[in-house]
Amino acid sequence: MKFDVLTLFPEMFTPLQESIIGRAIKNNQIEINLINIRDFSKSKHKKVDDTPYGGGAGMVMRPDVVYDAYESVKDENAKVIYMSPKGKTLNQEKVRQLSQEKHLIVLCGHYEGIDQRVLDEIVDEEISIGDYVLTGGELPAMVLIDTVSRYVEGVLSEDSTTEESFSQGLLEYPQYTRPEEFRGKRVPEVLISGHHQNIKKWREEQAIELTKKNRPDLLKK
Ligand code: 4H3
Repeated sequence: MKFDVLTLFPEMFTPLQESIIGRAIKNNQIEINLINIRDFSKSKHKKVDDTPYGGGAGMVMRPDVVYDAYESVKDENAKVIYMSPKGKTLNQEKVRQLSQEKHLIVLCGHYEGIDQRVLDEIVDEEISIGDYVLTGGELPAMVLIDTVSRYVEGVLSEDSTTEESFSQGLLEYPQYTRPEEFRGKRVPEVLISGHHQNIKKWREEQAIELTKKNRPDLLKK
């Protein structure tokens, strides 16, 4: 899977070199290509933004510069995603769908956003990672890349994604490891019993209780 990221701040993406995503890049399971939108400015001072028509605070990214950056990676078969608090909220189902794509182009805005005309011209989907505003689309783009990459063949073991939170419509059961006793608290006996049917039942009950407590909205579906 290839991700092309259009951004004014490509250096913000260095955390993706670490851990599981870093390994997936090294193993050629995913490719992350960072395109600096500023490289496509034609002005003497590499200007990329201007004041909003109609007035108001801040600066708006120019449509021509963003379009030229897009053209440098343009692909009829790619899906273009704009990270925005105005988009549809991302969830695990959407993540799974996106992981089936071969090529995603992720557009990151900064400042007050991007001129609507270029968004109308190139964007297929506007996606939000939650109901809050950030200074730019870069952190949301990293969230999207991380979560979608987990479903790319070979990045994780298959088991890792089948029992985790949201995969069955519930939050995940609690996990325990050694030591058997920690600060007076023992690992639940059922997990040590080796009785697989009881373990399965206990985990299901725990998942339901936790979902009731923290995310009752998930149970209503
Ligand atoms: C996405 C982007 C929040 C999200 C974002 C989210 C700033 C987009 C600016 C940048 C525009 C204003 N904030 N919830 N911020 O996914 O360029 O919307």
